[in-house]
Amino acid sequence: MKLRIITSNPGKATEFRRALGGMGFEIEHADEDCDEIQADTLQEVVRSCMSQLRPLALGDFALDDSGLFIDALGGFPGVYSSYAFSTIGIEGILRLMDGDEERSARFECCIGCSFRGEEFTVEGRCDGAIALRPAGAGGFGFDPIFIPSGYEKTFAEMSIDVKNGISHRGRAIQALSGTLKGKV
Ligand code: ITT
Repeated sequence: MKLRIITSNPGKATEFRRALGGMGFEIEHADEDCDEIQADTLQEVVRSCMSQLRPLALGDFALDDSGLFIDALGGFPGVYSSYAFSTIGIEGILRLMDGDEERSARFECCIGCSFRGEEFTVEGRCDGAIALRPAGAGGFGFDPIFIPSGYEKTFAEMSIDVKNGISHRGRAIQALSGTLKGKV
C-alpha cells in the first residue's frame, strides 16, 4: 500500500516512514503547502488542510497536526505549538514555567488521511511532564523537554522506535494502520 506523507517537518516524515514502513506500507514524503488556520482544535486544522489539498489530486495521503498541551499554562501552546516553537522556543516555555512544580503535560496528534477518495481522522495522545531543563539530541521540536509518563528520559533521549512505541504520533499511526488495513 502506497501512502504519501505531507509535512514540512523532516522529523515527522522519518517517524511515519519508520513506523509504517515496518507495517508493510510504501511511504513517500511530500512537502505541500497548507495554510494552518487559527482553530480551537487539532481536528479543525487537519480538516482544513485536507480540504486545501483535495484539489491537488495527490492520491492516497496522510498529514498530521500535533500540539503540546501544558496544564500549568492552561493548555498552552496547544494548537499554537508551531508558532510558540518558532518564536519563544523551548527556552521560552521553560521560562514561562520557572518555579512551577506542577509540570504535567500531554502531546496530542491528529492524523488526517485520504484513502481511495474517502477521508477520515485518527488521534493519539501521550501523557507526561515538562523537564526542568532540555536533554537529548534526538527527535525534533519539543522532544528535549518532554518526559513521557513512566519514563525518566525525554523523547529526545530515545530512539525513534522507542518514541514511536509510546508517542502521540506513534499511537495515531497505529490507529491509522488499523483503519487502512480494514479498508483493503
Ligand atoms: P507540518 O505542519 O508541516 O507537518 P510542523 O512542524 O509545523 O510541520 P505541527 O504543526 O504538527 O508540525 O507541530 C507543531 C509544533 O509542535 C512544531 O513546532 C513541532 O516541532 C512540534 N511537535 C510536533 N510533533 C512533535 C513531536 O512528536 N515531538 C516534539 N515536538 C513536536
